[in-house]
Amino acid sequence: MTYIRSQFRHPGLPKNDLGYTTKEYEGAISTLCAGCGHDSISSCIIQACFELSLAPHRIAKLSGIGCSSKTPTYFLGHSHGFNSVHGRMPSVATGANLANRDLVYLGVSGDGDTASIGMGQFVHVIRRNLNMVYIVMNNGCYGLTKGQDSATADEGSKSKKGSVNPFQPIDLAGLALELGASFVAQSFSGDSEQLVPLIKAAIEHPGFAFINVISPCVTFNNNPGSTKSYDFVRDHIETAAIIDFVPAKEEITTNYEKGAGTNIKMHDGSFIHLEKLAAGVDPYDRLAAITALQNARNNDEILTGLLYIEPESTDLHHTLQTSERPLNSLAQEALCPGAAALEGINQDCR
Ligand SMILES: Cc1ncc(C[n+]2csc(CCOP(=O)(O)OP(=O)(O)O)c2C)c(N)n1
Ligand code: SF4
Repeated sequence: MTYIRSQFRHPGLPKNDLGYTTKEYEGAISTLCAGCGHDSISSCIIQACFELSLAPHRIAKLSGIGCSSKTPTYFLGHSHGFNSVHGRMPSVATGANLANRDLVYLGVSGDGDTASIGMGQFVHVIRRNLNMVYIVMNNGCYGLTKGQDSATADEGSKSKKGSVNPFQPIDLAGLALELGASFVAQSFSGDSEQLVPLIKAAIEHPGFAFINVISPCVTFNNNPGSTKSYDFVRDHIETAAIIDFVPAKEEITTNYEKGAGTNIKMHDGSFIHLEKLAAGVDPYDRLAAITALQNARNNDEILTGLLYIEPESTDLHHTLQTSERPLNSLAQEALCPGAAALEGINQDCR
């Protein structure tokens, strides 16, 4: 089927600080099924990058394989992109990031791509605190290969064909917390009001920022009995806190100063404003976040919002003391220490 999208946009569309409208952040027209949650997440990514006034050429979008991993084609059409192999996005992101720390790294993946074939890469990229945003578009199934249960499908969840999943799910947010991720959030593709500020905060976070987004697959996993369907998620969602992200250059409104919420200051002076809703969720307390997730699971609830943040997070470049400048901007003398230095290193190893 051929789709034609009008190039016309209303001349009065809002512009950001760079003078761009959201059009400059869009990609090709989506070929995903109409109603797929992944398309809603793409829209939130577009909106977040527009609102942050990011220059599109300063963003690198990366993915693995799956319907979710196809989405970078549908957003940020003027940015760098790398559609890698199934489950291998983290290693490509690590290589690119180490070569050039000046870009914003935005990885998208599926629950199959992350929780099965990509599990080894996922846990190590968390451990290294690579400065990137990692979004899992979690539909509990392998959408691209016709809807088989994935490792995040809940025990007892029913497939479209009526089979019941007998296995415990892997809780990706819980796993990320356990492994020491410095930013962990959970959201729902149908809640752009929550997801857009979460993505903005994740982009500004200096370290690994993980967002697990429940994103229903309308074709294979939206049936009664599925715990990743639109109806189920809407009925079982529990919001940890209402969140807003305020960039450093914007003034803190009096409302926020007086309000009962918490302001989390980030390294660059921007802040996240939280109006707490769920008891026991303290975004500075990793253990409380793990407990809150576990409690929500016991109560058949899906806890969304910012679950944990480490405001003093330092990323992999800091740990490894790497070059401040992108490798492609270094001259030969800086890149190659010369024969004498090499000989010295060799001598040390003898
Ligand atoms: C090495 C390898 N193994 C298996 C596949 C087949 N395959 C393609 S996508 C996919 C799973 C996709 O599921 P998920 O990551 O959850 O994405 P979704 O399509 O649900 O968004 C699989 C198993 C592949 N492409 N490459
Ligand atoms: S098969 Fe499922 S995940 Fe893939 S595009 Fe269709 S609705 Fe989305």
